[in-house]
Amino acid sequence: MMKGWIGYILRVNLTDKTYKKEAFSEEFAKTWVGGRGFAAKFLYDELKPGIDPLGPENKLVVALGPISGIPAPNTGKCVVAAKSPLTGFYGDGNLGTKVSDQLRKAGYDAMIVEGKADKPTMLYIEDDKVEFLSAEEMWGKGTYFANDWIYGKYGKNVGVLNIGQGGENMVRYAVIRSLEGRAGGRPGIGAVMGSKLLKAIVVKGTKPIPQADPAAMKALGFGDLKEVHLMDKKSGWSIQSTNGVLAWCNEVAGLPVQNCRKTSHPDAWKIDGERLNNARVATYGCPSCTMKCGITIHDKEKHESELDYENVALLGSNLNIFDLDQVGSLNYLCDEYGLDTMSAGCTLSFYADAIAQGATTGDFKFGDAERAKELLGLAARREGKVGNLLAEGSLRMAKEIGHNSEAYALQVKGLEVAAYNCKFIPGQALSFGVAPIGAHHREAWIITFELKLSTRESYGPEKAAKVIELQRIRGGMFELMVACRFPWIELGWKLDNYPKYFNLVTGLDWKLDDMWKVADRVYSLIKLNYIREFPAATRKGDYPPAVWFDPANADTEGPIAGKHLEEDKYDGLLQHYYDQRGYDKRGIPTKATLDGLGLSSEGADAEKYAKLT
Ligand code: PTT
Ligand code: SF4
Repeated sequence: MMKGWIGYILRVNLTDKTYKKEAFSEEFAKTWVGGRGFAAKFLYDELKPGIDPLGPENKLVVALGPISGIPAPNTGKCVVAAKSPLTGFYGDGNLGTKVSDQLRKAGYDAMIVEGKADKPTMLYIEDDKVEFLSAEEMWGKGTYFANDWIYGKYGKNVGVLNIGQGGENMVRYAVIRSLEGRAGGRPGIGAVMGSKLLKAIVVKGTKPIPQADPAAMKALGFGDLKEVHLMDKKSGWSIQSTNGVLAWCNEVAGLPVQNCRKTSHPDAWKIDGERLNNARVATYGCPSCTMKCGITIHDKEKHESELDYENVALLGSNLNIFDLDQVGSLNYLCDEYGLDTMSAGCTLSFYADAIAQGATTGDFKFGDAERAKELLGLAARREGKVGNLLAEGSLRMAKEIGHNSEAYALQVKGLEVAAYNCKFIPGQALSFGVAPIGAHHREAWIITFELKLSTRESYGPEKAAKVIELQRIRGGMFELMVACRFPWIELGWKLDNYPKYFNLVTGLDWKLDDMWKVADRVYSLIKLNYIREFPAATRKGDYPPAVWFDPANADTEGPIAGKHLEEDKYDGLLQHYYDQRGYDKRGIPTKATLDGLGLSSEGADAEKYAKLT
């Protein structure tokens, strides 16, 4: 019997209300490991290119890893994936939820949801049983109502994934929320749930997870959980958690301000980590975590929401809103409607900018928090012309508005950028450009290396190498094993611990290099998925937002006055990345690269769409 993996996926069809348990082989498990690896492979094999991401042919994948549900540091995470309505190819997200252990205890490493229900539905999974229940009482309501409704019915120990009005109305950047104050699936995975009339998935499991050496894993895992807790307390990281970055970004001219027109602001301190910690009303976290990082605050209406750096910078400074209470309200609304705070923030900042540039007309200005709140509601409900436009995300909106506005839409491949203003940060700009699902800091957060250890000016091969190293760890190993990366990146928890956990549960003898190989395989597969959907895509698809190259957008004062990204140099940096990855000049993995990664048959398939070299 397989160890470490359960060996089964659950396939649910909403159209005909059927479900089945499907076995997968050990070979499959070792080739793809789990989480993002499983999701990318299922979706590559099962979705025909060109399908409508919001149609019934799209599939929702919920995937866990071999250490999900095992007591080890920060394993309470889960990957959600589908063809993205925002980017038009593979998209995923990673969120903290009890689904991480409950689905595995129910007997599955992953689930695939197909088809479309005929009315609002909630899936209830308990071990071998799957029920298709009415979600009509919850439909039209926000995620907080849905959370309470589900808790009221099943208690607080179940795993839950649910959507708000944003997902129901198929806003292209709607996320999935879980009960622990968490949200994930930035590229519109919540909209895919909504398109299927699937309001919520509730999971309860009672079976043991097969492990090769459970006693050794338990002893090591519990000890390590304690150790991580002590390291966190000693470092003080979770006092401000991710929000510690805001003051630093402001200082180094890397903060998104006014749709990335500016890189710092004198009022940034009003929304920084220190202010946030002072306003803290509670601390939330994911299951199996001993360094809980979610700081929540109350706004004036006593709405509670969790603020992380990305949320604060993109709903705050990037909209010129430097009032923590207002940022809290905007964050609360994103959570309630189930909208991605990051794409919502960038889409609003784009709208304010487009009006300021005279590209369109409207009644929204930078700094207008009250109107921003109304606009979020219009977008979530797709109300009127403006609501419908905002619900499409910044790229589609720019195409509609015209007047060269695409140049200042803060996105790559349709996914809005994370909160690092890369006007003069070439390596982080590359990391956004080549992130496999569109601009996401999850894949490679090179900014600290770049500004502390390397030179900011450099476009040299060392930056491409660092991006690849971080992609293998962050977008690779952590998304395959499905564990939170914060113990490693924030506390220095050693990477070597992860193969130890993996080997104790699977009985294999893997090293970090084995993980990197799978990570590279998964990255190449996602690239093939992109190429199948966009065969004419060129290396320009791997460019960051054009506004960062614009000399007219350069800072007029401060540490990077007059500086901006230079296009020919960026292109050279991109070439270093392609060379080191074994990709051709278009950014497509070569035949030799694919063969070396065991992707010959996927390569032969992709060859029908774009000639491989
Ligand atoms: C993640 C993205 C992030 S990343 C943030 S804040 W961050 C935003 N959070 C949102 C939110 O909150 N509400 C909302 N309505 N939309 C939101 N969108 C944004 O979503 C998240 C933490 C954080 S906080 C980060 S960095 C790390 N991300 C991890 C990752 O991606 N992988 C991994 N293995 N470990 C990670 N650990 C950390 O987890 P997406 P979460 Mg989210 C309220 O999902 O799509 O990947 O986008 O996951 O459970 O909330 O934890 O400064
Ligand atoms: Fe979740 Fe934060 Fe803990 Fe990571 S550190 S598992 S994001 S609570």
